[in-house]
Amino acid sequence: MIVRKLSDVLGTQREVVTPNWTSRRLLLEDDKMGFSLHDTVIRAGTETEMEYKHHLEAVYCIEGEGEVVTLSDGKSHPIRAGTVYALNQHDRHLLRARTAMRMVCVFNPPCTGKEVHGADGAYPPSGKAA
Ligand code: 9YT
Repeated sequence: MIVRKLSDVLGTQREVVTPNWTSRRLLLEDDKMGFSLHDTVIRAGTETEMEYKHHLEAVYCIEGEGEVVTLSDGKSHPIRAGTVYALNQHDRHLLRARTAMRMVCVFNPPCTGKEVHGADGAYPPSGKAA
């Protein structure tokens, strides 16, 4: 069994900081769970365009408010604590954080550890296909 606390991850290589978000990666590929699990804080007032071409991601908001816009149709979905969105079609999307938002994110296949978005809004492929 793996038992890990957020405090074990803070300040280590499992904490990835970018201008728009900080991702605390509680479970990664080398934990061999078949998914990765991140506790991610999105900074207030930011807009992040993403398209996880090589991953499926579910994002469960546990704090804060914002919206996610699917860029194929321009549809806006309000996101607040208690709402999950799942990018089951590798959807290109824009996340707007009205306040700071705290998200529990699950990636399949799992992230390996240091991923940040490339110019195309994706993380590079890792491990097996979803
Ligand atoms: C919500 C979202 O996708 N934010 C970008 C960071 C990503 N979820 C991660 O690596 O934790």
